[in-house]
Amino acid sequence: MTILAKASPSLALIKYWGKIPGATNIPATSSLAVTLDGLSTATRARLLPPGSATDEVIINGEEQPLEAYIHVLDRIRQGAGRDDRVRMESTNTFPTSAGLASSSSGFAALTLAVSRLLGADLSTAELSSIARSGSGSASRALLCGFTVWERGSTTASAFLPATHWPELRIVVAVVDTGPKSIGSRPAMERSRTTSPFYSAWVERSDELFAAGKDAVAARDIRRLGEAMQQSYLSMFSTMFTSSPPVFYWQPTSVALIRFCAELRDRGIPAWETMDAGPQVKIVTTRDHAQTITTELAGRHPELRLLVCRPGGDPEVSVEMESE
Ligand code: 2P0
Repeated sequence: MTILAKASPSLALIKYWGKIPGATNIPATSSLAVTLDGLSTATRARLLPPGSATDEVIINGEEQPLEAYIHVLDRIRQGAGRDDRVRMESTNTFPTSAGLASSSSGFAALTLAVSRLLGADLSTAELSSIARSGSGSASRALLCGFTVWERGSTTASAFLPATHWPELRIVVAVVDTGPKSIGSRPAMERSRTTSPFYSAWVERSDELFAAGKDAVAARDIRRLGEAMQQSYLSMFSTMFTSSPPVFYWQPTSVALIRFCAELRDRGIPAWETMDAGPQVKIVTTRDHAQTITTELAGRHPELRLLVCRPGGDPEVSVEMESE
């Protein structure tokens, strides 16, 4: 028997950047996110024969070192009261390690697949907490629609369902699919330990989190966009002022930031955000997504464009092997 689980990436509108020291992926800032329908990680999990010494993790066809996964797998085994070794194979429908939150959907899908395989009877909060111990943003990807993950918390929780704002659209402009220059984990630790702006970022984050939640609740894209902008630019200010500095932006990223400002000057809601990579995600509404993608494709024909909606309900199913 194989379990297939699918989960979608979590895009932070208000960012998580920095951990509380001494704990496993406990955030120093509260984040507000939307799970992206249309992109997903699919993970198949099956039991290895009894007596197998180690687990096996394969991502996009490549076997991975177990170090990053063993803690999550051990927590699920503990929850299930079983000691089986498992084999997992994951594939993404979008570029891995390029600032598209593949670790969020990856750890969420893995947690769902293995917990079902081992028959672990875990609540959504427990699953979110386990996924978080693999990668912080995976705590949010375990849930669909609009999610929150509060400073100091071990689990994310649902904020509002996708149906609350079905007209919202996220245009993802893939600027570069190569692996990033530095992983988000060491980059956020470098921000925490070396940026003189880090404490200001953490202090400001509660206010931006509250503003983002109010704006989503009111479906007010301008207010959401303004809070988003302050959040991602404040986050990047801690990266730019780290020693040595962390630069994920590329010339095309900057061109797209300016393109969004130009669209807003023309009355089109186009609010960009960026994560640990050069990709630019543009938050807009259904009525404007087509104009934005058409103009973007005209100016930057080399870009891959993806249009997503809020959603991303995780799916788990059983695949029986044929005889
Ligand atoms: C976020 N990012 O809120 C922020 C914004 C990137 C920028 O969460 O160390 O892979 O595994 O907890 O979740 C990316 O970092 O970091 C991330 P770990 P993660 O989505």
